[in-house]
Amino acid sequence: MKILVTGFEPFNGADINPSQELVKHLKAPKGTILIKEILPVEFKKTTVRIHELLREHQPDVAISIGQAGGRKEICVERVAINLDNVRASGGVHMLPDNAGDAPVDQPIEADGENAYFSTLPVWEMVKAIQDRNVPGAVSYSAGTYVCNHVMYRLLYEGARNYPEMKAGFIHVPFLPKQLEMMENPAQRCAMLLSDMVAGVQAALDLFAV
Ligand code: PCA
Repeated sequence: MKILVTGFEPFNGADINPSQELVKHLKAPKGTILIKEILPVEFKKTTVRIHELLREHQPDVAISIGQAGGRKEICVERVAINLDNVRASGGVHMLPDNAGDAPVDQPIEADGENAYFSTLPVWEMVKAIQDRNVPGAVSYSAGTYVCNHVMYRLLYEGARNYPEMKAGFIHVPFLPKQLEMMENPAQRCAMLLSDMVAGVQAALDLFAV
């Protein structure tokens, strides 16, 4: 049993990404091999990298993890949509990726489904997180930025080439030290790294054999 987990580099001017810190601390569930990778926050590079990682490792389970600033829980994402868009929902702010790419309302794959559902056991994962006394929830939107893009890539490739693979995405909140820079008070929610590690490890341990 091979499990691929990915985190992300920092983006949007930050010097840390909680997903990168978290991935360092994750341990292989009993009887499994855990492969770790840190992805760039770039639409184009992640497309190539996800393709290469799946081909090279042929994981049974692939879980990508990213930061979702402002969320209070560890969120197990239910669905990825066929849309790259760096424009904030208010319509004003744009957040180009780390390579400066700024797609607006572009389909990810012309021949892909409009959306793919996670093939991970999302409710069991949320329960495992909550059972460790860590806030956890299912989320019905991974956004339209690089995280949704990566989740879509995993599920698009999975549907075509790796039908047995279980794949999906987990979003984690900010770390406490990130809050000092937050201008918007509504975004000042954070989770301790130790809680993040405990919660995500519990979800991962569901795949122990
Ligand atoms: N979060 C971003 C991209 C990288 C990350 O950690 C997102 O939610 O799309």
